[in-house]
Amino acid sequence: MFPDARPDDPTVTAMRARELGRKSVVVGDRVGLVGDTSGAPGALARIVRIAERRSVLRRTAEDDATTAEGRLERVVVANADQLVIVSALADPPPRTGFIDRCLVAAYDADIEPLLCLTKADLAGPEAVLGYYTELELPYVLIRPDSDLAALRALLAGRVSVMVGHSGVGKSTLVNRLVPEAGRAVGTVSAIGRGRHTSTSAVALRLPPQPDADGDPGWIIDTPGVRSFGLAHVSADSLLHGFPDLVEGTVDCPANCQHTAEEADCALDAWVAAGKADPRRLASYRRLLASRSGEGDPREPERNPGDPLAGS
Ligand SMILES: Nc1nc2c(ncn2[C@@H]2O[C@H](COP(=O)(O)OP(=O)(O)O)[C@@H](O)[C@H]2O)c(=O)[nH]1
Ligand SMILES: [Mg+2]
Repeated sequence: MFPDARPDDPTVTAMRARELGRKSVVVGDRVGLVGDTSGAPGALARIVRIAERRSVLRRTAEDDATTAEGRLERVVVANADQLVIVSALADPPPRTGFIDRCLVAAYDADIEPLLCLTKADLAGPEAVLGYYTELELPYVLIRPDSDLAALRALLAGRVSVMVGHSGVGKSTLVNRLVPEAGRAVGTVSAIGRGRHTSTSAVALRLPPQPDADGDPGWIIDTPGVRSFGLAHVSADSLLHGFPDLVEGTVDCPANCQHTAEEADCALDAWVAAGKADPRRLASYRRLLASRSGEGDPREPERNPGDPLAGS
């Protein structure tokens, strides 16, 4: 399923071979196959090898943080190049805490972020973009009637993973990008919220465009992925999601944890001097706190200042 795959390559059905042991195969994995790889009806190949992963995105089962198993982080997608963070500008309102968490996951996994702001017909992007002015964060605006050429250009030649809250318009967008995908579009349902929601990700090949040469790329939809686990990410790595704050830590004492409790953390002075937006520091500290199990587990992704915050 990769850029070197040609559009007319067959789709092969394969099962895990026993010699893989407990290793799981995830969407995006490059695998070694044996057996019938013809793609003919009824043909079944076996996956005997998983290639080393260039990048790995993990999710946390946040809906069950009380058990060890629930806190397990699972790899959901391997070898992605780009993380498309889908956020509606209204209905539901954007949550910069969620976007920040995705940015940390992207930088940690060495995947490039792309902010995809949907429902631009309902609200303007100024507030969200204002929050990210210090970052060179690429973004696209999507309206129901908007031309998708800019987005297609950013997806071309790469494997992109799409993530976003329920109702932000992911399925609508995937259906516009890949009309034959037939992803279910709807409002939030009980099924979409349960613990037993399917978390399987699906890779879709983008169709070739008449006016563009080369590989149009792949998009991976992650319907059940509500967020990314950051428990494995150190405080310093977490900071990479906040490049506007990095320079501010130069004057921190050794081993500074950058929390609000650190009396000598230099980030407070950095923000006070106007070098970064105080909301960004607050968001970074909320992520730090959420990793250690502090903070409000019900609203870990809503920052003060977001529309409807606190309501
Ligand atoms: N106004 C407006 N509504 C949209 C847009 N994109 C999607 N929607 C609507 O938002 C709702 C949720 O869309 P859906 O694609 O199912 O979201 P998903 O849960 O992220 O897959 C549906 O009623 C869509 O018709 C948009 O750009 N503008
Ligand atoms: Mg959907």
